[in-house]
Order: sequence, then C-alpha cells, then structure tokens
Amino acid sequence: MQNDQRILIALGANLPFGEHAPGETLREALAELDKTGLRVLRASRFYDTPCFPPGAGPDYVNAAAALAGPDDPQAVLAALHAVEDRFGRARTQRWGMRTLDLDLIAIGDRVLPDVATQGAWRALPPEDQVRRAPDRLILPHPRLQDRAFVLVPLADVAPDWQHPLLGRTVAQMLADLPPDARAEVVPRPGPEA
Ligand code: A4P
Ligand code: MG
Repeated sequence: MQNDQRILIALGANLPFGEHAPGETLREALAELDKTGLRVLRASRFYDTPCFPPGAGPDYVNAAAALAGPDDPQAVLAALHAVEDRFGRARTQRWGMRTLDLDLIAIGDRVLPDVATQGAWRALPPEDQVRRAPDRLILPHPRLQDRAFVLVPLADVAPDWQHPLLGRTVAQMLADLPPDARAEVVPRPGPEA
C-alpha cells in the first residue's frame, strides 16, 4: 500500500493527571484531538509498557492513532501541544515523567527538515539521545524504529506504513526488534482492548 498523507501519532502517559489514571488521560486526549481540527481515523489498543530508560519512573500506558488534519506539519504539532497542555504536561526533564506525551510519528512520506538532518537525529548515539532534543520538527520521528512501545501500537493502526528513508514497513520494523522487547508491550484488558 502506498503511504497517503495520514498523520500518525504516538500517545504515552505515566503519571496520573488529577483524578485521571494514565489510561483515562489517553482516552480523553483522543476525544480532545477531535476538537482541535484533527480527526481520529483509527486508534490502537492501549498497552502497558515498562518505563524507558528502566528505573526512570512508573510504567507507561502507550497507544497510537491515525489522524486526518491540516496539510501543515507545524499546525499538526501545535495541535498536539495544545492537547498536551490541556492535560497538564509540563516540559521539565527530557524523557522525564509525564501526564501526557503526544509525539508526531509521521505524516505520509514527509521527511523534515531534510534527509540529512533526519538521518543525523536517527543516528544519534544513545548517550546523546537523552541529552539532546531537536529545536525543530523532525519527521519521521527519529526514534520510532527503535521503540516497541511505539511500533506495537502503531501496528494496530498502520502496519503497512513504510518509512520513507528506511524502506521498512511498521510490521517489518517491529519484526526487526528483539522478541523480548516486543513481549514487554502488553495489551491492556478493558473496553479499549
Ligand atoms: N520535536 C521534533 N520532532 C518531533 C516529533 N516528530 N514529534 C521537538 C514531537 N516533537 C518533536 O519534544 C522535544 C522537542 O522535540 C520539542 O520541542 C518538539 O518540537 P518534547 O515532547 O517536548 O520532549 P520529550 O517528550 O521529553 O522528548 P521526546 O523526544 O518526545 O521524548 P521521547 O523520545 O518521546 O521519550 N517509555 C515508555 N515505556 N513509553 C513512553 O511513551 N516516552 C518517553 C519520552 C520516554 N520513555 C518512555 C516513553
Ligand atoms: Mg514528546
């Protein structure tokens, strides 16, 4: 299947927001996205995932969704940030604990800001990944191919999406991960499962 201009996002939370447990926050965030000019086409199951890096906080609930929205990546990111803000996300520490994290994973085949820069962020050594955050939008998200907590939910909504630079589909990138990394991402029981 050819990539269309579908917007793919990853959702994560590992802290309660007021009375809301992380799974409830994700459910409400999906509903809120529908009020921001984005339209949720498909949402994944919700998954319990161990915190990465290990020991850095409580386990996460992760999910993914396919959206329709404006043909402007910055406008899409701004809408995601508005929903993060609505659910109390404070950007204090990189890879820190959060009530809601919405990452823009891909918009169709778009590569931003350019092939070389996306490649440089993708190749960033692990010790720099935790210290350095990009100051502009990078697409596809530079860590997506490494992360079972992104790829397992994404396989629910877009298994055929093909990485425009790696040439691998979501299903293939998931199969490339070690089996124990995949096994750690466990679907939650409940209505969204
Ligand atoms: N930015 C650039 N490209 C993008 C993009 N494609 N999507 C910029 C979103 N943002 C992008 O992001 C940092 C900066 O990157 C922003 O200025 C944005 O414009 P942020 O969301 O403010 O910071 P962050 O969330 O601390 O960093 P980041 O990179 O989103 O963290 P990660 O890499 O998402 O890691 N463990 C489990 N099990 N599950 C998780 O969901 N998440 C994290 C967060 C760590 N461990 C986890 C999980
Ligand atoms: Mg983020």
